[in-house]
Amino acid sequence: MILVGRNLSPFVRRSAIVLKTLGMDFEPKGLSTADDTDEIMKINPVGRVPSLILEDGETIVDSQAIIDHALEVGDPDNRLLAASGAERRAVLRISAIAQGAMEKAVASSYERNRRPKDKVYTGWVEQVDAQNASALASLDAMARAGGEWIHGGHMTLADINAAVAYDFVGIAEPYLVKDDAYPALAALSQRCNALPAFAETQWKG
Ligand SMILES: N[C@@H](CCC(=O)N[C@@H](CS)C(=O)NCC(=O)O)C(=O)O
Repeated sequence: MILVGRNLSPFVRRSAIVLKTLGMDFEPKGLSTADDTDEIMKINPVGRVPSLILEDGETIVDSQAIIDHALEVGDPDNRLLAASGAERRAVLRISAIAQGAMEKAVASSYERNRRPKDKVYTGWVEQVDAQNASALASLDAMARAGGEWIHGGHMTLADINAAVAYDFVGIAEPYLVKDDAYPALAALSQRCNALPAFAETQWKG
């Protein structure tokens, strides 16, 4: 299998972490959305990463669909996401909030970095940054209330999403996480990053 995209993208990284955690081998293909647009468009008509190209050539686009496939094939005991009920809903809720933080960080970063400086709409940046800060505060409160993991007694998809979101904000919007603004979330990220799947996918620039 080939995972298309760089681990700078939180959507690529969370896909890579899930695959690695489940012991599913893949080869990374580190295409950049800024520099390799034509090649990415041939793989995903929307021109986004990640995509996962399976051994028979079938291509799965979007991290949600990649993770859904990985869980279906590689997590028969439903360790990362319970099959049903309140446990599943709780993990999906935390994951959705973390995904929202990733999306807001990407939106803020594109506004600040991809537009000509005189066309940056600071009111929009302030709005998405405030939404992101609220999402991070919510994850931090849940991490504080949880034990070693953000929900339940073992690492789940919720921890993967929360840690990846926090790490990405640290890269894309360091001003949002300065002064240890979210200490419980930072500690969760640190615990996660001690695991090989996280350590091996850290973005080194
Ligand atoms: N919902 C998508 C979001 C993917 C996404 O937005 N990826 C960004 C990189 S972080 C991208 O490809 N941006 C290029 C673009 O949207 O033009 C997923 O979960 O995979």
